[in-house]
Amino acid sequence: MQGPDLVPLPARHDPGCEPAAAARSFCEVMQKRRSIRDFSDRPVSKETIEWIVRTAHAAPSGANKQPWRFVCVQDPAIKRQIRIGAEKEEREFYERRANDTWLADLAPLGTDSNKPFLETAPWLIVVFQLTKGDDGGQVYYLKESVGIACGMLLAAAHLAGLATLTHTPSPMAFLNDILGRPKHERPYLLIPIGHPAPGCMVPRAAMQRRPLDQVMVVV
Ligand code: IYR
Repeated sequence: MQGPDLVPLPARHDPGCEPAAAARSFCEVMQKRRSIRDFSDRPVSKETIEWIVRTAHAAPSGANKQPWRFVCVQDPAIKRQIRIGAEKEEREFYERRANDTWLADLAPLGTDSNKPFLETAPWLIVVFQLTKGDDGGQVYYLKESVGIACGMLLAAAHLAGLATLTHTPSPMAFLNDILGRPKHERPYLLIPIGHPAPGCMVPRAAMQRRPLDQVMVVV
């Protein structure tokens, strides 16, 4: 029996310093990432968005099935429809669906059902998870694969000097209708992306991180 077709591991980008220094430097950049809700309407080029999506698309996935679709919306009329659909779900959430604990946990973030950023941000990247491949084939570790791709997307946007929000109006089926995506593509995350508005503020609470010794265990 023939083995897998193997090629040499590509030479990786040389960070120009030793691993701890490189890891620290990346960490210090990523620690400055914040979700924002106050976007500028300053344009971002399609080329920039393409590079960011290419980064997400470089993510590992179950059996390399790449079970994702990144629908990048810049059309103001479509952004408006998405805002209307999301705000409808969010009103339901804030007025009925969320329990008191959930609302109390959200209070420090100051969120409500108004989502003007869905129109202000120059781009909305709607990430879909594919419950079957484009060839109709099976996919594996769907949530893990798409989650990793989204993490890489957020990092790429941040390194490009752009801000993002991980927005999850729930349920998100309205995105299939608006964007004409088939049923087997399930909305996973709605990511507004752009420049922060001048004077953009973020909740202090969102900046706090639990101490490393509470989240990291070395054995
Ligand atoms: N989707 C709502 C509520 C919300 C829920 C969580 I969990 C958050 O971390 C933030 C918001 C909204 O976007 O307002």
